[in-house]
Amino acid sequence: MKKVGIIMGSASDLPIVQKAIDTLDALGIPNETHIYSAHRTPDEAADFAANAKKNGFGVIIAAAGMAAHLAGALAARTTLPVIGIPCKSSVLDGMDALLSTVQMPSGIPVATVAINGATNAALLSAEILAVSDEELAKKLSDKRHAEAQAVLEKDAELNK
Ligand code: RP5
Repeated sequence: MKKVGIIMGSASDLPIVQKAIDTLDALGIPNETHIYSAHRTPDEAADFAANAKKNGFGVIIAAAGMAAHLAGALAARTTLPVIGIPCKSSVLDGMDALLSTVQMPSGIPVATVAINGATNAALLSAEILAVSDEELAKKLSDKRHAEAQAVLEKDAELNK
């Protein structure tokens, strides 16, 4: 199976990113996490993205806060799908990172999830890989089924 690469702009993003790592691990999806910043270590970030396909990655998740250009900078270097997680890390409560990540000009797409939406970033990366992996697709649909059952059990408990 192709790997998911998770890049975060700072070690301070790890508490948010950990949910993506945990979700991928639970689904048995190989993943690798690095701290590369678009502004502090631009060469390492660019090299990772430029070589990601040949290094066995199928999707890249990029998490960054403030003026969050990491996802766009990585996406500029690869045609692999890039998912951006805007991180809440400043006085603007993540709105700065959300707009910086989601408002990509035409030509270089970034699939942006919610502020701190690391779980959905991992699930979206799994869905992308599952397009060509039936076993993974089944795991994802089983997971949804289990979540639906949990909601219905709560409903039944509430109404008994
Ligand atoms: C961004 O600036 C990082 O992604 C982080 O969310 C934010 C703050 O970084 P630190 O100052 O905590 O390293 O580059």
